Amino acid sequence: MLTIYHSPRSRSVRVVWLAEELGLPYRIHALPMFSDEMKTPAYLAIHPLGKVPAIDDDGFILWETTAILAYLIGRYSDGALLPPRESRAGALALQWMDFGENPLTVIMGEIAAHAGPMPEKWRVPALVTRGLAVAPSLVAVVERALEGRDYILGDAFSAADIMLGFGLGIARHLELVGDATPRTRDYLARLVARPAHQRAALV
Ligand SMILES: N[C@@H](CCC(=O)N[C@@H](CS)C(=O)NCC(=O)O)C(=O)O
Repeated sequence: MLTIYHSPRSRSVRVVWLAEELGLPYRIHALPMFSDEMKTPAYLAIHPLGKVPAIDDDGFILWETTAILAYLIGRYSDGALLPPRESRAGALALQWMDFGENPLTVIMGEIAAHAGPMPEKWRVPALVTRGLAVAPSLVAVVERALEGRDYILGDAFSAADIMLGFGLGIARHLELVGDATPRTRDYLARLVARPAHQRAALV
């Protein structure tokens, strides 16, 4: 059985979303964000940084979202959601998955967390200033790439869209996605309307 170490509205939503897309059975081990529960020796033995997501797949432990998505697709998908790694399409998928985490989600997440829900003792206001300076250019990269396509790799939804969708969701919350970025706005609407995403958002 697959266990997903998860905190609602965090990066681990991507793993739940993928499991829902694949119809994979899973159980959730919930960890409150910014809690001591994430830093216990027991959890640090699962994720050495005490973060989410991580998975335990019948005793196989894995962390880092991109690695988890690639592993689950390689093991449990019939070829859907990620082109073969050795193909050019596979290379582009990896490019967008990496971009979807760092810089996109790192920058958007830093702005959102350090300006808001993070405990005050950990906040670094300079990260908000730096993030706001570069964030619009990150959305602009996606806006340009979406010209003439419904999904980032073309016509088909993929794990790269899951990686981007999470970071763009934060960007929309920060009002960096909207009428001035119509392709990205409509793309994000398409992603979050997926039934698998809607189910994951409730977990
Ligand atoms: N690059 C990592 C980032 C993991 C990460 O930063 N997770 C956040 C949740 S959005 C976390 O667990 N933060 C809690 C903490 O840093 O204590 C990944 O994609 O898995």
